[in-house]
Amino acid sequence: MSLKALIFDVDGTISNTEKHGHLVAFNKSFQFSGLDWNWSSDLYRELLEVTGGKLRIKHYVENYLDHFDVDDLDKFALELHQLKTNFYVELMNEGKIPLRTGVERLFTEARENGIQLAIATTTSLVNVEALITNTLGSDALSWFSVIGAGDMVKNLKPAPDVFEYVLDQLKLSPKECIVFEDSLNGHVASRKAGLNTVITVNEYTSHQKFDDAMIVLNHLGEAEKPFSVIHGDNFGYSHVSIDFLKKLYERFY
Ligand code: XBP
Ligand code: MG
Repeated sequence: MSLKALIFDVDGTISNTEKHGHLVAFNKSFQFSGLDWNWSSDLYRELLEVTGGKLRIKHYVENYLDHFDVDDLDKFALELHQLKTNFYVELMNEGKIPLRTGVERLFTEARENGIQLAIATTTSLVNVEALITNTLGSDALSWFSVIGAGDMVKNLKPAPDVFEYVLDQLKLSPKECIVFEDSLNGHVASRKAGLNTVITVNEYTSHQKFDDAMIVLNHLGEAEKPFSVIHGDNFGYSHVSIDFLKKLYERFY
């Protein structure tokens, strides 16, 4: 067996969209709806333990508010979340949210080396499309053999569903892929699907433990901007290249 595909999480992994996209969009939707809620960055770190925006809103109402009366919480969360999605897409269309260090380079290297790219995310397809087309151009969606999104599967991460969906569509076994994740929920989901992960943490996930990851880094790095290793062996490499991933692959499979 050999390395055939790289499967990327989106939020927090290919871009810092949690902080600069989703959190901003949640707060805009609250304000627009006349709610006096304003999630801080610290609160959002806690709320991120619940994946999926609708479930996160419900979790907030049920666990953080003393008095909030609503007849149908599911309907309320669904409508508020739709508004949040509209604000999120609007933000992406402004084109101010960049990809994380090394992401575009690694996408390009993978394509040059005949290694497939795929996406496995909790957010919805419309949000992924908005991020990818606004950062990489209108034809960049075609770089990905499969895009698995939260609105296509039953159970969200940390359940393995989205990774199983992507593997199924790729027609590959877990041993032919490497996953890129930023969070424990994502890592657990990929491990349950039999996949190995490279973790690039961010300010919302740097406190989490990823003991059985292939390697844990602060970002993917560039030749002129090396990564820092948090856990694992970097074999002397300064950035995540296809050569480096092949070395990691040999070590783990
Ligand atoms: C991402 C999520 C999503 C986003 C918000 O997790 O949990 O809920 O926070 O997007 P991961 P939506 O990066 O592990 O896939 O509001 O569209 O759910
Ligand atoms: Mg993530």
